[in-house]
Amino acid sequence: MALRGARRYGAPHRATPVACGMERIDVLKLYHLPGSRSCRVLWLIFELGLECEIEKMSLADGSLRTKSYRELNPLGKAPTLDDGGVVLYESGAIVEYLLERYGAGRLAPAVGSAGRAQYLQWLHWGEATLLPPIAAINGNRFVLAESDRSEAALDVARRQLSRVLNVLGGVVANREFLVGDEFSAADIMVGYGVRLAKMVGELPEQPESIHEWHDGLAARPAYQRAFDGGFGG
Ligand SMILES: N[C@@H](CCC(=O)N[C@@H](CS)C(=O)NCC(=O)O)C(=O)O
Repeated sequence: MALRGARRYGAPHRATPVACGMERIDVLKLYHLPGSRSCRVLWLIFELGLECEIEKMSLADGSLRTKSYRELNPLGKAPTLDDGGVVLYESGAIVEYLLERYGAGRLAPAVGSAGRAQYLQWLHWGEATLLPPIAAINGNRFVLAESDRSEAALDVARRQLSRVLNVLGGVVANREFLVGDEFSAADIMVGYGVRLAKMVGELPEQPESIHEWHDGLAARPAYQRAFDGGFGG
């Protein structure tokens, strides 16, 4: 796809030899829909200090619906990552891929280490357990056609979200991070969902521990850049 409108950030993450014998810097390209799950990827990229081209997508201008974008991402959703022809379009998988390829051991407990199992659980929990009730709430409040919205479905989703948040609140009580004593990509995956719930006015005041934990994440420069750094987060 053309790089029209793309912006480049950060330091080169790798150099790949090409046929002429010179070195070529391949740059990650993120198709980014501001405020969406692609903020997870951007947040991680900023935490890791990777260079990245950002192609800003929009719900309004049809850029998610073009034929060329659908060739990368058949459902026309965000995020999509293109790493020199390796194309991925599931935010959690992109996070795992980037850590595996460029993380150099950062932001995830090592395979086989004490925190690894909990890390994997929370990494996936962010999309598989926290996002569905938030998405159902958003669907029944704003996204679905009015004729498809349902107050009953909205109530069910709000009750589900409350149960899920109570579990999270217990886990982050008096803790800075979800897993062990260090910030990890699990905080990114779950933190995005908590931010989303807050942004749409669906994050209850209790448990307070969630607000405290999320405030700590929101103080990170990479979080602020991903959500507020000119991307309309
Ligand atoms: N499970 C996918 C969900 C992707 C997804 O639903 N993205 C939303 C934004 S958060 C989207 O592109 N919505 C636009 C649309 O459906 O038209 C992931 O985590 O990447």
